Amino acid sequence: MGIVGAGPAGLLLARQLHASGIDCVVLESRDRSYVERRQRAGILEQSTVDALRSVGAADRLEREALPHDGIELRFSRRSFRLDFPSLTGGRRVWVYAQTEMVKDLVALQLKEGPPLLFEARALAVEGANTDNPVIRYTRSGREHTLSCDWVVGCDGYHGVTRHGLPRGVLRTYERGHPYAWLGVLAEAPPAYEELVYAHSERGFALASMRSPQVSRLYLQVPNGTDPEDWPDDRVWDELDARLAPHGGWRLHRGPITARSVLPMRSSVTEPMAHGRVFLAGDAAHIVPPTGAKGLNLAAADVTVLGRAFSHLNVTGSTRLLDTYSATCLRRVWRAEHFSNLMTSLLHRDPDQSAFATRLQLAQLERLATSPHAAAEFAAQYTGLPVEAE
Ligand code: RFL
Ligand code: PHB
Repeated sequence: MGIVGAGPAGLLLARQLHASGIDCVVLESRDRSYVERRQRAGILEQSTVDALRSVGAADRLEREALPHDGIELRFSRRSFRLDFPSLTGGRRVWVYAQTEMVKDLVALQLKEGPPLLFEARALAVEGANTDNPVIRYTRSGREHTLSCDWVVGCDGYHGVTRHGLPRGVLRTYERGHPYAWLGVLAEAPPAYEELVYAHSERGFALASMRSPQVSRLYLQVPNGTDPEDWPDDRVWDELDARLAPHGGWRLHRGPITARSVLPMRSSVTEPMAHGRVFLAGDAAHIVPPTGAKGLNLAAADVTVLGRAFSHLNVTGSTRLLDTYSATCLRRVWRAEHFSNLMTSLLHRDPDQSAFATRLQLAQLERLATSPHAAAEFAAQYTGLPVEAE
């Protein structure tokens, strides 16, 4: 098996295949330190934690991850908390940075195998309709060919695997968003115990964390914003203005150690497989980060795929591989729906009408006062078990 990409999807799949006794090679275009430092997701659903446990990659997570039993939503002059365990029959989420999950998986992979090649850039995946698809890749300035029984493209939104599939086979459904996020990492203890999502007249803000000493914070900004236009004081002032518009409560400030602007996109490619080539994670779908779903969807895809390959290995049947795409797409579209809903509920369009704002506030009010509305939101935020499919 050839896996293109050593992000969360490719690394987790490699561990799952290894546990099932299936040989694979992982090709990653970047070097190890780049892959381990890329600042991204921070919230793991129960099923993602379970997937990491099942491949023995959760030792550090058990010690260091912060379990969260709720989130806070702020709007107008109100603030309310959604309590996940009581709303969902016991579910919760964990704060554990994607960087840490990737470090844990890379360390295991390099220790136990199968091979993980850094600085190996796939140029193309060819022969999806044949019994032996090939990955053409470059490493150390030379071109190589890896002949496989199966190829899985875990190479993210800008990867090459998807583009190698025959024309007309795939359809991509896509939508942009008229704003972006400025994300910062700060050496400052969070002034809050749980994540705070804020709807404000100045735009959306999110206060998250990486550890009891490190805050992760986001601000809605216009598309095309230059992060250099946001010096530390401006970031802190704007966060305070959006998260605590009536004063009283203030964030703890500290040095900002990283800042970047993240464009937002929603995209789904169907089907997620063709012939002997499969797509998983961001290679097949992107969600806006508001619902914290991207990494969890990637983990769910490869859990379904890992089981399907294990089934093939044990029984010789491709039955679960044949249904991989349809199984995953049900979850993917639910997550797209929730991520878009949460995004449009909390952000401010550049030309938003007063009417649209009133609709947002009515929906937030409903979440704050209706146990049914809150339970549906909490069920989607905490995620459904992969077994449900
Ligand atoms: P990745 O992580 O993009 O990994 C793809 C890997 O493929 C490599 N690659 C290639 N390798 C070889 N040859 C080629 N030609 C290649 N082309 C690419 C790349 O170098 C890379 O290593 O995709 P994967 O594994 O599918 O994982 C997806 C997640 O990374 C992504 O969905 C999440 O980060 C999204 N996301 C969040 N998801 C959550 O579940 N919870 C969150 O709280 C959350 N917060 C976020 C996020 C994404 C964010 N950004 C940066 C958009 C917060 C942010 C700010
Ligand atoms: C994060 O901590 O990076 C994070 C948390 C929640 C989100 C998005 C990102 O909805």
